[in-house]
Amino acid sequence: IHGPSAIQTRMCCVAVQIQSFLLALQSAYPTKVKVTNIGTTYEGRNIYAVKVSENLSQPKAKSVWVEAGTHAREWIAIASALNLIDKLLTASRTESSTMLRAYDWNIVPVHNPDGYAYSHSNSRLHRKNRQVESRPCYFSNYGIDLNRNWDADFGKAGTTTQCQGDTYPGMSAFAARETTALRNAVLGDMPNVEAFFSVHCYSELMLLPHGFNNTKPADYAHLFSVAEHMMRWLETVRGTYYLSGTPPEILYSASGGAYDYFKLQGVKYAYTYELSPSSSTGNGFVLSATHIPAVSEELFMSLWAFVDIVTK
Ligand code: ING
Ligand code: ZN
Repeated sequence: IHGPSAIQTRMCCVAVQIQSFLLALQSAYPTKVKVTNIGTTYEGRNIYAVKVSENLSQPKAKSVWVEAGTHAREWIAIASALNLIDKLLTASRTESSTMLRAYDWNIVPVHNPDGYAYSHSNSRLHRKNRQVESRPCYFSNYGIDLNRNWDADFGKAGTTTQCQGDTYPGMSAFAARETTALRNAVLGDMPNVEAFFSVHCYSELMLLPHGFNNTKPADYAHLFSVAEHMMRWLETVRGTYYLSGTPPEILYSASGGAYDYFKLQGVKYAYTYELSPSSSTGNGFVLSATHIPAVSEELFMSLWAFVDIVTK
């Protein structure tokens, strides 16, 4: 009834469905929800940031940014970010009120809409965007790995120079439209930005800076204790245990990541989630939709716990 016509919804795709969901929320909560187009992708799709505020006309001094869907195949991250928006708007939950009293929330649920569409239409396990650079790539798996394209030790650990590789970082930092758009949006909100979270899957990890090498920020012990508090609350949902640490310690080193970039830019709290399932699950990117409610609640409860600990 609302949003784009049925024909458009049927003909097109998940991008249109998500777009109409976000615009419907904005119409339903005009004093709390503002949907902004922060940039356009190579294939011409909009990249949306959704601001959820207690009252848009009275901005908070501090904000939190949550990015999901930078990797096309990580569908549970996108579903959980969309559910986060919905949960923040559930006024009956005391957690939501606490979160909105403390911060304005900026959520980018589909950072890579071209890749996400391609993951639905052509190749379920596609990871990168679908951008062709000045140097063309004669392989079907072309595109830039957005979580290697940030200016954080760009082009070093965990990357490949082959354009068809899944961790190809692009010809230069911010060569991708999507990273440029998100960088401009978040930096434009500085110095208010208290925290930046990237949401990925899978392995049940909470990744702390830095990912590009074994150096740690000066406040690492504090960041770690905040993560431990968050993960204790995540665990209360259904007993899921997340390991916290840096990528070199508990996963693999990788340069050019979004959270490392924002930590280097002075955002105090910068983390990357690896949501469920656990690393022992084969092909954990493809999981039944029945998991969406629990995983979404885990993301939500841990973000509530973030607010709980840092505002104490
Ligand atoms: N994982 C992240 C990746 O981009 C990561 C993990 C992020 C490692 C940032 C180091 C730095 O590879 C997934 N699932 O993409
Ligand atoms: Zn990822």
